[in-house]
Amino acid sequence: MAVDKKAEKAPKVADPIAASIDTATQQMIRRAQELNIETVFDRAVTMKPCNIGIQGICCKNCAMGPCRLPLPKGGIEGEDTRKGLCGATPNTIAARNFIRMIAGGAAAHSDHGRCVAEVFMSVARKETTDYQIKDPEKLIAVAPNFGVATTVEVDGETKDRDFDEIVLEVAKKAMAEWGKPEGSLHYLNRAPKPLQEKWKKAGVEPRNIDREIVEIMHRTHMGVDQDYKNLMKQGTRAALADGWGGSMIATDLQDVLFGTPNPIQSEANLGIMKEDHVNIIVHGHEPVLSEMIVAASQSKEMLDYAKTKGAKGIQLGGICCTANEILQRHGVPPAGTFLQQELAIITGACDAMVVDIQCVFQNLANVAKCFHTKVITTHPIARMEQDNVLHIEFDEHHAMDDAKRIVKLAIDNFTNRGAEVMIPRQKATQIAGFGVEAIQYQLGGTFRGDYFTLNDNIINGRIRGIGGVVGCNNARARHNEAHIAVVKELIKNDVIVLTTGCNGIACAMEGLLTPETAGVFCGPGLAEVCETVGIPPVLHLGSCVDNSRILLAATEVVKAGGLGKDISDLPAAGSAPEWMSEKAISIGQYFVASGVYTVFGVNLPVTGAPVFQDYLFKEMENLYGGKWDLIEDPIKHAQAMIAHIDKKRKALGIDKARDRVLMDMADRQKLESA
Ligand code: SF4
Ligand code: MSK
Repeated sequence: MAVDKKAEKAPKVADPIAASIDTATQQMIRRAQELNIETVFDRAVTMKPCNIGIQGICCKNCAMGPCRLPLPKGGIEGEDTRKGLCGATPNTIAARNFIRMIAGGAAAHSDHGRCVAEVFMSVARKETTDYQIKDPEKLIAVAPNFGVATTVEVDGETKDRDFDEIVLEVAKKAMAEWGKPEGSLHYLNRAPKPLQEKWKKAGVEPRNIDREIVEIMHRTHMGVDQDYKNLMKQGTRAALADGWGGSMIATDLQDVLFGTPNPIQSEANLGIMKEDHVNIIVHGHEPVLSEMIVAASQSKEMLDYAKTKGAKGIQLGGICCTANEILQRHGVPPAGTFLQQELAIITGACDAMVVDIQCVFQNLANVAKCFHTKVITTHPIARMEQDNVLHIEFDEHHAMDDAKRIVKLAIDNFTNRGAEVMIPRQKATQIAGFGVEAIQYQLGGTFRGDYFTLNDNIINGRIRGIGGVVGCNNARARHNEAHIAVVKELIKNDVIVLTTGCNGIACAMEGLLTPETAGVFCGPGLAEVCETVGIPPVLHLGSCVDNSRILLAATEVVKAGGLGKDISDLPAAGSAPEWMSEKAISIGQYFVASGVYTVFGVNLPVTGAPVFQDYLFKEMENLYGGKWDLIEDPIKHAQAMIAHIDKKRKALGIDKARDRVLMDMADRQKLESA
């Protein structure tokens, strides 16, 4: 048979339908292929992952390696004799790799928090006028958690303390969390008391944020810590320093500076871009610059300038968690999730892609070369080598000037667009902006001022439990498929979902973040609650650092009473169906160490070390009440979460209440059909 040489040489490309469930994404993958522009979806087809690395059993911590310890075909029978040149076991190697991922993730979140704390310090010292304190009440609420008094005694009378003094003291205390020489992190005191006791007993209270990350790098150096349990102890310290430290400080100070989120309507997906507007896409994680870009792009000066170039206005959109930050505070719509970043440029209508830190593809610069798009890096620690990338370094002391410079550059670039504009039409409406305080208001009410109504509905069985579903996309899995399948399965079974990160954007694109969704996708109990209160069954709590909001929401549920004494008692479970980043591993570990059963999808780099895997998946529950799991199939993944929720309901003695609620509904349905 004659071989078609041309077909043989044709580069392998992704099948758009196999690559994503989202039709806008499929359309843009096709568009990219027509234009011969390679995207991450194509690269995922041509480059397969390393089969040993994926199992976590490749060590390159010294130059005698890399030492690779593949599992023997047919599994381990008898003693596991695999070892590296130095004798390191699969458990040691997998645990070292795992906690180095925690170090990477905790460092990323915590450095983000440090940057926000530095801006906050500039405000406290009155070194900048571009930023102000937008939510003084939140500052007063969080100050005592840092041990900062908000009142003073004067002549036997209690008076409010000078506000500026409080701001400065909070700024100093917050900054000290990264490097104080003794004690432990202040925010640990926000956790339920039994959890604090567990941390103390296990000896994992973080001392300061930087130290825990540095110590991981030391312990995992060749020839130091060679006991997987001791390695995980340090991994837990660093993860807690992220969740109850750097991330939580980032969330709080961002709320203080930029406003605490409230429910707000917006849209999501590539269809938010407008052909007749200047389109600016902000991408990354830190809101300190994007807050200024929002203000600059809404200023009369910039809007008038855009009109002089023939644009009808300025459309701002976001990708990843910078998107979530400006969505929850300003209603700026996300243009897509992590895997859609290249596609935003391939529309041909992106006049500037402004990036800061984390989750930014270096390939953006290569894609931008095919269009007029300006890729602008803004952070001193995150630059790109390609020569078409502009670097405009952001400085909080002249933040508005920097933001205006960037917006003006995008406006000037509007007239350089080529003919090849194609913006998909798909976009969906969403309601975002559910912080801890907003949930308290929506579900607790001002009268009781706590989570009583939520607890009541969990106890009476209308709400079966709480699912925290978060995290990234992963090009090794079909874009958004597992995100949506897990969330739909949970809400169908009356589990209310708290979402952050790219899962939040995926749910928004699918239209799951509207109150109307309840009547379509939810079980009868959850639908009834959502319809009565007027909330979506999936509550968007923000960005990756805002996973700290989920920890605090869970703590509020414990405090409201009736559902046990600790987070591990709650009918709740966590999930990251399409995770990819090291931050997700840090988040997973701080959820587990806070008492949450946490299920990951795709894969987990521990499968090549079965003993270490067992430690994470089983034994860890004895220490903290939470444990890891890996389930790729999204329905089985959600069902495992539901089974855990039911186990906790039974332990609380509230499983019968749910049976009664369901019986009531069936009775009602019988009546209706009679
Ligand atoms: Fe191999 Fe040990 Fe060096 Fe790792 S530390 S590369 S296992 S010799
Ligand atoms: S952005 S870390 S891809 S959630 Fe926070 Fe999305 Fe994951 Fe980045």
